[in-house]
Amino acid sequence: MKYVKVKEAVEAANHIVVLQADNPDGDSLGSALALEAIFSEMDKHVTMVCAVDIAAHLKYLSGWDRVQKDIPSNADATIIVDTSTETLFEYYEANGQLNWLKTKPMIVIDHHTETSGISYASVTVNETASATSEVIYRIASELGWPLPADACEMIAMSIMSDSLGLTTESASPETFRIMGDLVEKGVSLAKLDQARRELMRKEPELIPYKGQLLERVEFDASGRVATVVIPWKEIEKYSPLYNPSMLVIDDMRMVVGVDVAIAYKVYSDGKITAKIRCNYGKAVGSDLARAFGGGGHPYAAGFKLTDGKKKVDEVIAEVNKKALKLLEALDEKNETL
Ligand SMILES: [Mn+2]
Repeated sequence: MKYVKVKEAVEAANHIVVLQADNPDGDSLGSALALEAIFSEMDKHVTMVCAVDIAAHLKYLSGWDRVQKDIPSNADATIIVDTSTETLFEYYEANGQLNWLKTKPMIVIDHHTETSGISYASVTVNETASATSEVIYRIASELGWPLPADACEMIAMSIMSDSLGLTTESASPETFRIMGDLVEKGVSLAKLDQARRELMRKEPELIPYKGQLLERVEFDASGRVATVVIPWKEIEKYSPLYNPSMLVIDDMRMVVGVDVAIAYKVYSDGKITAKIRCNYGKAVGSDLARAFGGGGHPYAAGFKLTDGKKKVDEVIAEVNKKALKLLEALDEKNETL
C-alpha cells in the first residue's frame, strides 16, 4: 500500500502538530486547515503552528486564526506542509522547539520536488502536483481518510491558490479531475472566490503606496529583469495591511520585454529576501534562487541572505547578471530545439 508509513504514523498519534514554514501562503494554510478538518473527523487533536503571522490576504481561509505560534509540548507527531527546505524553520530552530518535535515522527507533505529535503523527517511525501493539498487529496483517497465538507473546501482553495486558478503549467489533468471530484462533493468555487475577492479589497492608503513602489521599479539585463526594493520602514508600515511585494510583482511581470520580476525586502538587521516570479516559458526561477542559497518552483522561487554582508544593490547586480546568463542559456536551448 502506498503511503503506509503516513497511515501508521497518523494512526498512532493522538495529538498532531501541522507545521507551516516561515513563508505561509494559500497552499500551506489551506493544506493545514484541510488536515485539521480530516484529523478532527478521525477524533484526533490537531494544533496548527506557524512562526510567521498569517498575511491579511490569506484570511479568506476561515480558521486561519487557529494557527498559533507556540509548538505544544504534548504532541506526538508532526506534519510539515508545503516545504522541504530546512532553512525555512529559523524561529523554531533558534528557540529549540523544533528539536523537541524531531524526537517524534515527522511527516513532510510537499510538491517542491526539486528541493533538498528535510534530513530529520521520518517520512517524506514529495510529489509532483499543483499544490500540497493535491498530494493530501491523493493520500486521503488512497488511505480512505474522511473528507468532510470543510476539508474539501480547503483543498479546493489551496489548489486554486497555488495554480493561480488552474492556469499554471503544474495544473495537470489529475488536478482538474480532483477539482471535479471536489465540486461533485459540494464545493462551490463561486462562493469561495467571492470570499477571496472581498478580502482582496485594499485599504485606501495602499493605493498611493503602490504608486510609489511602481515608480521605483528598475529594469536591467536588457530590460528582461524588473526589480523593486522594499526597505524595512515600509515593511513595518504596510505589511500588516498587505504584502508589499504582492502589490506590484504582477505589474512588473506584465511589462513588455520583462521575463523575470524580483521584489527584494531589506530588514532592519540587514537580512535581504528576494521573491522571484518568471513569465511563461522563462522558467529560470528555481535555478536563480538556488544560486543564492534559496529554492522554489521554476516560475516562483525565492532566497534569503541573512549574513548582512552585502548591500542590496550589490546583491541585485549579481542576481541580474546570473538571471541574464540563465535566460540566455534558455534562449539558446530553445533555438536549438
Ligand atoms: Mn504550495
